[in-house]
Amino acid sequence: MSQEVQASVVHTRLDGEVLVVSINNPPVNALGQAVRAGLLAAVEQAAGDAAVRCVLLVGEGKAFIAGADIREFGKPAMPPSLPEVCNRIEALDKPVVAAIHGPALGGGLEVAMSAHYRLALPAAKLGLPEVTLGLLPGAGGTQRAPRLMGVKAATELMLGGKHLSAKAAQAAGLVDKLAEGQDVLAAGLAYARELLAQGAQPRRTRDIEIADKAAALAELDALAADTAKKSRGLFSPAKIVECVRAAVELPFDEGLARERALFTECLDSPQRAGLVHAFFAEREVVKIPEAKAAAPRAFAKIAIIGGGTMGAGITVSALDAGLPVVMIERDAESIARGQANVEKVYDGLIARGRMTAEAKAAVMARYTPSTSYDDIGDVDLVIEAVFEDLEVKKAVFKELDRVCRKGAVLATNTSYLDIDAIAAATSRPEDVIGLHFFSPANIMKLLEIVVPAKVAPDVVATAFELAKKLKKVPVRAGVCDGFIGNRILAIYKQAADYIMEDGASPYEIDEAVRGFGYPMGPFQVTDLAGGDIGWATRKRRAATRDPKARYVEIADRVCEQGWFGQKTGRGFYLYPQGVRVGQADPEVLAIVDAERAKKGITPRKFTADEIMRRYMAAMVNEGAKVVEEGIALRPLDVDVTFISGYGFPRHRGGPMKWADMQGLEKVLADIREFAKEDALFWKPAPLLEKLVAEGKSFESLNSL
Ligand code: 3H9
Repeated sequence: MSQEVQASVVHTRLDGEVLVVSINNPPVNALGQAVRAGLLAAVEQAAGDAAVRCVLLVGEGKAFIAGADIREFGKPAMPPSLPEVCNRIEALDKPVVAAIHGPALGGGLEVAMSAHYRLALPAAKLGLPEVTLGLLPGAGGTQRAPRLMGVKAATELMLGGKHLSAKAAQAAGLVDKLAEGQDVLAAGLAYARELLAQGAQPRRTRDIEIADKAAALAELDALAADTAKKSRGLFSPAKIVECVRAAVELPFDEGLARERALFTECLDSPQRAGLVHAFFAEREVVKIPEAKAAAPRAFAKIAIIGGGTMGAGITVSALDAGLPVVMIERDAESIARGQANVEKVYDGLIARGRMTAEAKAAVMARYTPSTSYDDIGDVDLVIEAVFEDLEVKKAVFKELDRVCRKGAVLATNTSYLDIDAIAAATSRPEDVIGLHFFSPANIMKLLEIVVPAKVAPDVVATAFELAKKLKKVPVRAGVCDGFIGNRILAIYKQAADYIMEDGASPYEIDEAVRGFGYPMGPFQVTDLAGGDIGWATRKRRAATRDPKARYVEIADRVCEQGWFGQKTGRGFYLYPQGVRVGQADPEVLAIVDAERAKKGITPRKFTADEIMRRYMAAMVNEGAKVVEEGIALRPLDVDVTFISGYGFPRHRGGPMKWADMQGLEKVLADIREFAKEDALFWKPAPLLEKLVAEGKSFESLNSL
């Protein structure tokens, strides 16, 4: 790296006796190689210049330092290392002050903890979120944070990955002083001068003794036990506890060495690769062609048509985002029910002590119930969430076309209907778009933004802006039955049904899927959502189903008994007295046996690994088709859909990343092997075949 580059990301300037070292590496001052080298050079400059009596570290732009440069992970290490930089800062024989006015995260906080004094402004955010990337703080954070904050608080900060406000950080012992305002340079200089006037000396975190080691070790034992229970196969949380144990038991330098070894293990783990992929994929999904082509339309007031589960959930989501909402229902009784559905959510929060009655009243003041479409003539954006029937929806859109102002965005929350047909019911298809929320809409992060043929680019950009306002994770999807998520779900659910009919019980399949990292297996999900929903979809698809396609009737038999899952007390599982964790049901197993016998199938054994190979191969193959057809823009859009909306284990990066990590040739070989049993279902996606033939990965398609 050239001197100029280093100089351009880290500037030094002498202000009286204070050497101001400012980091300027947009967008977030990540600690790439040039910043590390620049910091090291700045410390050497301070050491060698007798005119310097104190060093002030500040970040330019919005952040202090957001951590190591995540883009460098997985690439060859380039000196100087961050631990080396931190140790050099701490060792300086002149006081070093870190002035923090924005995010000081991960390696950023590690730099600050290596400084001798820390000042925070109101917008500061301090944290060690490495665990969210499958890592642990690897530049002394696991050794310094316990010395500053105490063992329990530091370990909890690292395990939780959450950020602390300036005030909370001061209370925790991470920050020495708070300053008001936004001028970090002025506040930092004032603090540095105050320290010099007091004759302050370097004060090294490494020299702090951890008090009461026996008590600290007992706390760590409890945290280790809790972590083992909660971390569901995650690799780095237990290593974090191990590092802190080293901080208590070993001299500082040996603790650092232990941290380094465990950090490297985490860095090399597939979980780190999966989690870092998820981090960037969630930021890439918003980069869509329409956002480059057009600016979003303004929206200040919105309307929701329908007050059922979805309509009420979307209403709560919009109210929570501070938007005024008009809810339309067809009659007085329905709108009263709609309002009750909304209030129920807030009353639940009040009951749990998470909201006050006054706060609810303030939110509900922005809610207007109505039974007349004429009340929404002035809104900027409408989301229709009525009964899932094309004719009903078309009628609603005709009404919207009649009453809405020119330029209002008209969105439908359909989960599978043809949005082009809905748009055609209006005189303004360019304003019509799909916004597919997931239930419960006020909680689930995923929002599929479904782009019909005639929609204007600025309407697509507006939908992405709305997603941001509602704090959702938006994914751009094309029009097809099920869009990205439900289309792929239908296929891997089918694979699960085949495995069940061929020999595995629904309970074995669920267990294998949970073992992979999902919170629930597919049959548990069916029971939670209501078996009748899938049953209705299967009936709808019956007419268009290929008569040659294999069809498993087990779920239909279960539904015919009226066993729709949790809400009816039994489904694939039994739920005696409303318990939520179901129990295996011998009568369901008898249905499975009877169906196998009817088709002349001799059941065979499946290991968890065999179950997952099929389950994942089906998911990846359909994912490849969805990308090839342009329903998803890139493989990473499929990954984000499944992580945010379908419980896919984040540490595996999403189905397409998982496939890349397995090796696409291995996945394709599996599909070809399964095709020997059922060539129609296991037809390899041409895109998958092409990538394998060219020796490429899904990742190669991720940049637009
Ligand atoms: C670590 O520090 C390990 C050390 O312990 C040990 C080392 C030895 N690197 O989120 P935004 C990009 S691990 C590279 O949209 P916001 C991001 O991709 C690290 N790039 O903004 C995006 O790029 P683009 C521990 C990064 O205002 C742009 O910056 N640190 C990094 O909503 C804007 O990001 C963390 O885990 C990075 N570290 O939120 C903190 N961070 O514009 C991770 C961001 O091309 N970062 N980018 O899409 C965050 O939590 C948020 O980005 C932050 C800003 C709160 C800082």
